[in-house]
Amino acid sequence: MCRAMGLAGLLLGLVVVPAVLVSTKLRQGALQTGAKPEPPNWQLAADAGSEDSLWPLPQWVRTYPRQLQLAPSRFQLVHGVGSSAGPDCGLLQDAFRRYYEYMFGHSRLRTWGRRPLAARAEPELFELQVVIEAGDPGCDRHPHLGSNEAYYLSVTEPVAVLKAPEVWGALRGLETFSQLVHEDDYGSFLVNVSEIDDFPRFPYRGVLLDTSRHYLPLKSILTNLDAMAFNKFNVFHWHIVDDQSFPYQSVYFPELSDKGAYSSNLIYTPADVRLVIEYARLRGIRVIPEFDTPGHTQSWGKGQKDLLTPCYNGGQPTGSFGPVNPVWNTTYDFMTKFFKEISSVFPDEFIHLGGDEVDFSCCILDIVSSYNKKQMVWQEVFDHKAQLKPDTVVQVWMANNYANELSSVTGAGLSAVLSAPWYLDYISYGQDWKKYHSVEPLKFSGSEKQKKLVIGGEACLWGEFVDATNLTPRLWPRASAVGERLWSSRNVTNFQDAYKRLTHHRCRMLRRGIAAEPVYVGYCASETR
Ligand code: CP6
Repeated sequence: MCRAMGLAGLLLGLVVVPAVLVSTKLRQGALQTGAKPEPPNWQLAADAGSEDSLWPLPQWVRTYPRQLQLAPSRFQLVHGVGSSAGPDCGLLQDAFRRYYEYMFGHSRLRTWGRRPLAARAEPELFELQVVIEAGDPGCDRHPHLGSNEAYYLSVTEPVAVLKAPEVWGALRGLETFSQLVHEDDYGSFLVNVSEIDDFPRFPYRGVLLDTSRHYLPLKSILTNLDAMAFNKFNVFHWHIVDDQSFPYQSVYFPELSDKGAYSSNLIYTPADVRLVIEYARLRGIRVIPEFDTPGHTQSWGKGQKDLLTPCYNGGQPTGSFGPVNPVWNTTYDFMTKFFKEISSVFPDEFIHLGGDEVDFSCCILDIVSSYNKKQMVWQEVFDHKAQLKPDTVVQVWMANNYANELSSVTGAGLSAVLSAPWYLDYISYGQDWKKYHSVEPLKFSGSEKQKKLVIGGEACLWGEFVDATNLTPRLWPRASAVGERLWSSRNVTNFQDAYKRLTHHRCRMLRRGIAAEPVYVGYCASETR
């Protein structure tokens, strides 16, 4: 046994009472009475109620004091009566397996310490029945901007019910249900009787990872996708190539990574890319690749001659190169073929074309629309007044006056994704999650119609100072603050409440294998020596 706060309770259990006699009341009394003063607000009781650790906070929650017990050997996640999904829905079957593990898996090692279930006074919860209400559950489809992620969860005796129009909502609801289940100091699994109605505030909730400045092993990417699902993020913006390296292995142009990757090992093969896309899909996460052009393309030039603009000095080429050269026909031939490949490799309806930090008045933009893809671009493309298709999404990243930029972009009738206040590669001393949490994306001047064009936001973790060694703790739980801002209601702004929930949530991420850094001083109940 290993819970520090639970030590008193453990001793009590061993010394004073045979387990059979322990009533809920005695347990609580044993933990709560005594001369101990109220803990300061950073010190949390080990025994969290169901609602104390929800993250992001659902739109509507009601929890009751009554607790139900779950027996890992009996409890089941099942398809409910009337669901359009059944055992042939691989996506849900996989999610059932995953969430069973998250709820009970870690405890298998310590089952020797578990009291027999019969010893408890609490009634038992036997099942979570999952009901997909749409005619076609869409188990084999990919999530998209218009996916419905709403769900309704009712936890009552003897079964809980999770209803969702689409599988995407079921995934979010499974996450929430798993967050409601907690283990008490005696190793029993409990859930409060509760009712939750939930849906995201914004449909686009992204995380950017940069695999060019440093290569990120597949494992790091997959772990990050897990963490994203724990925080109800739904877009992985894969900034896959940049000036420094070109790890994407192209089928049509293998020289790009042969010459442009850091090494022949440090690449993403077509199989790797498929794996990332499928792993993300199973968690309701879209993968939007960014092939940043025409700037940030130094690494492209190594494997593709006559693509970049040569620099001249006194009439002589200097050997340096500028951005992609828009003048040559070969550029268009190459780009057309390259983006044709990208359009078929990545199933999402969007491709991110970059366009940051260079004048983008020339237009390779039309290339992707001819492959039935919509485009995302960084704000400069809009700022430089490039002709943009009305379904273009503009990503606002410049910190100065981003509210103004949101006004202009949406004023022009374009959709916007906000990143400016959420550059998580910037680090500082202290609890900067509060800064990320307190951002209000719709605080800019504009009509209701304009506000609706802000489809969400994105936490960016640029890779200059990040590789597999520090990615996870740098991103989590700081990105969790962004996740809550984008999912939960606008009025979820109480720091004290958020602090308590985030601290529990961070401990839960640790239990689930995410090396999330501490929110502040303290410890996790599951910590061992
Ligand atoms: N790389 C690329 C970057 C950045 C951008 N694009 C960046 C610029 C300024 C800051 C952080 C990151 N590293 N390709 C801008 C979108 Cl402060």
